[in-house]
Amino acid sequence: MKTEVAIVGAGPAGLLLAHLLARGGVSSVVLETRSQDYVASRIRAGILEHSSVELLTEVGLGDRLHAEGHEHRGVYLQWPGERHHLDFVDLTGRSVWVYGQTEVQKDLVAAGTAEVIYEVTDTVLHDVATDAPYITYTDKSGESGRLDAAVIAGCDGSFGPSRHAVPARHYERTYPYSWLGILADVAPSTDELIYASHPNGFALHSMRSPTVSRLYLQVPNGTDPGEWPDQRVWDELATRLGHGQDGWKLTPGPITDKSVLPMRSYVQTPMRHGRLFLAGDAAHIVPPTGAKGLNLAIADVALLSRALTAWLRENNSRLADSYSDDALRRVWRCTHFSWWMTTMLHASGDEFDAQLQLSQLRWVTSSEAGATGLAENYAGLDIGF
Ligand code: RFL
Ligand code: PHB
Repeated sequence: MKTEVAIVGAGPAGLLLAHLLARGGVSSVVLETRSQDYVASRIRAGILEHSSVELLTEVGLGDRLHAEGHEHRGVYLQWPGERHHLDFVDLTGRSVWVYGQTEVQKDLVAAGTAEVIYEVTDTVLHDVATDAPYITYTDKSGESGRLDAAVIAGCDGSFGPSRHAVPARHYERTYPYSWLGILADVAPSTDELIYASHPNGFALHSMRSPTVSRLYLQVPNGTDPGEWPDQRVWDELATRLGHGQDGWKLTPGPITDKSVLPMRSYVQTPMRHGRLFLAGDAAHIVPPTGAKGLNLAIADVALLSRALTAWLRENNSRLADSYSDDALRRVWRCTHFSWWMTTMLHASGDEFDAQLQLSQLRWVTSSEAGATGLAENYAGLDIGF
């Protein structure tokens, strides 16, 4: 088989890249190890920043987002005894949208613009530093396949083979805590997200819809979700989120999913080797506290699709040559913001850290300059920043 761009991975980065390339008249084929159902039902990110919404809307993927997603003006930041609302629209003119990654994924599949081969195994990238790269794989019936392309886009997340095909250096930070993620069939107890710092650990009240809540608790690394029966989850959320504080109440409900997410920052540089370009989690991981993972994947493929379209359609390689540097500017900004939000809000067990965190929280909730800095980063910078 032959195509212009061979894409590894049908997550949001891979499917959106295929969609954007198709709009520019560039052909692509996507190879994905998992089944279509599995990919579409993974519970992951929930917040789209301003420029992600703009881009999805511009390219014809915004109908359901605008009908079923929820626009939020800002978030609440709190610590014991205090809750403050940061209004991003007042501060920066930009809002964010609650719309799950699963929904973005469904919209991309429904658009039908990507040609995807699901359930492939043994994906191996070959000759990526030459003008004739190709991928070999085994399809679901056990037949060997070969896909030749002008360019390979590695959109295969943090466990895929692409990042290992780039002789590069990486920067990494692990954190001494994880998140227990909870999905519950209960109306959210808040109109906008609550990020809570508490001596017991961080908690986040997010949501997926008017009837589904998404909640997170900071837990030690290596935690088994079995250690957290439902009653313990709700009791701890009530404590950390301040049930009873100023009359606010957390309403519990049936929990439908519980899973533990480790927290990591990881940046691979450069994001290109020869004719292999990395995008999304294949190149970088951020801890979820800044809600940046999905948005960075979208920003990467916005840049990459322009670069590849100019290269393959107009023989102009300028944007392809600057892709890695251009993408990494935003990647490092979001890496810093995600690290900063994480270290400001999680309990480290160190009393000096706790005092610095409190001072920082007071500053971002009382100074317009502090609040604007958080708002600008959270609601998101322009694509191409
Ligand atoms: P994805 O979504 O991981 O997609 C990569 C795709 O590549 C496939 N793949 C392969 N395909 C072919 N051959 C191979 N050898 C392959 N190896 C892997 C995989 O099956 C998969 O379909 O990466 P992408 O597209 O870059 O998108 C990035 C986002 O998914 C990611 O940044 C966010 O979801 C991160 N993230 C979260 N971000 C948030 O902002 N808030 C969250 O609550 C949140 N929860 C999460 C998350 C990431 C998670 N992962 C990756 C472990 C929860 C989890 C569990
Ligand atoms: C989510 O809704 O899953 C979510 C929201 C905000 C975050 C992380 C996750 O910072």
